[in-house]
Amino acid sequence: MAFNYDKYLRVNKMPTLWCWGCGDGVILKATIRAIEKCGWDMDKVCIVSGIGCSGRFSSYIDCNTVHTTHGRTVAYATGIKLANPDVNVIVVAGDGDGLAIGGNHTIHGCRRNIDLNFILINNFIYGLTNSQTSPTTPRGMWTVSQKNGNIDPTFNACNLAIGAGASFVARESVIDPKKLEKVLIKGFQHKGFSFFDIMSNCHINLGRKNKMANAMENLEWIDGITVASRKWEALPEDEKFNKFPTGVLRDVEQEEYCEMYAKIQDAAQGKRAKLTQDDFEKKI
Ligand SMILES: Cc1ncc(C[n+]2csc(CCOP(=O)(O)OP(=O)(O)O)c2C)c(N)n1
Repeated sequence: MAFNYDKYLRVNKMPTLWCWGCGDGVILKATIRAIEKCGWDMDKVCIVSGIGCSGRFSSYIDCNTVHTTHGRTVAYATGIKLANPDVNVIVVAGDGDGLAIGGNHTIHGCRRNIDLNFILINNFIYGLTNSQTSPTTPRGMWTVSQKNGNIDPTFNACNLAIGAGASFVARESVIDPKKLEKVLIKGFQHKGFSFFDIMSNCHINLGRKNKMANAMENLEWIDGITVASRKWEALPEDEKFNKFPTGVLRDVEQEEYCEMYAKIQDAAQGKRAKLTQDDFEKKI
């Protein structure tokens, strides 16, 4: 039987504002399927998105949604989660939103290991504002802000998340929606900060000026730069350059921020003994 997406969508908002063939729709559908497979009650799901094409995510799913300011998704989501620990919070941000203007918030969300599901829609460009360089734009690519080619090296978002302390870190792309769904389910079920770097096509704003003017060409390029993590590990060092491993890159149990916060609250309200150093799982 066909999957009933309408049950989860604000159908009155259809069609979406996304361009024809945009990967955002693939991620939206995979997220919906992952939510259903996790058995989450939509009244207990909150989607927090930033500004950008990716920001439209919160307009289309029918649950609690907040379309926040550019770069501030993790700040809003942290407040929402601390006030409502039983709510499953999914953050959606573009690579500009989550790594440039909001990079600092992303780092500290990872560091705190708060139980948020952070979906970075990585289309390698500022999509909504028509092709400015973002932190993940590959070196040498044309952008409207660097018409002779981007001189900055592309950013490895998962390395950042791992370094900052996120307890679940994964990378997939929109090429294989089933794999994407599976990794989302895994991360959604993980307690702690789940960071997903999802590589997606933006053939309109990245592709047209970089010899991948249609969705298929842009997807083929993504296919060429991504390698399953086990295969990636086996590559000689010089071949790892400019290739990104996919799959689950980190999955560890680590003390979660809301749980620590609840302990502190109880201690402050005299509901439990004052916390001692032994009550904290040490990270250093
Ligand atoms: C504080 C602030 N600065 C800049 C903007 C303009 N702006 C809107 S969306 C955007 C970039 C969008 O790129 P990205 O975050 O990568 O998301 P995408 O559109 O590619 O999904 C910018 C710079 C804004 N709305 N607010």
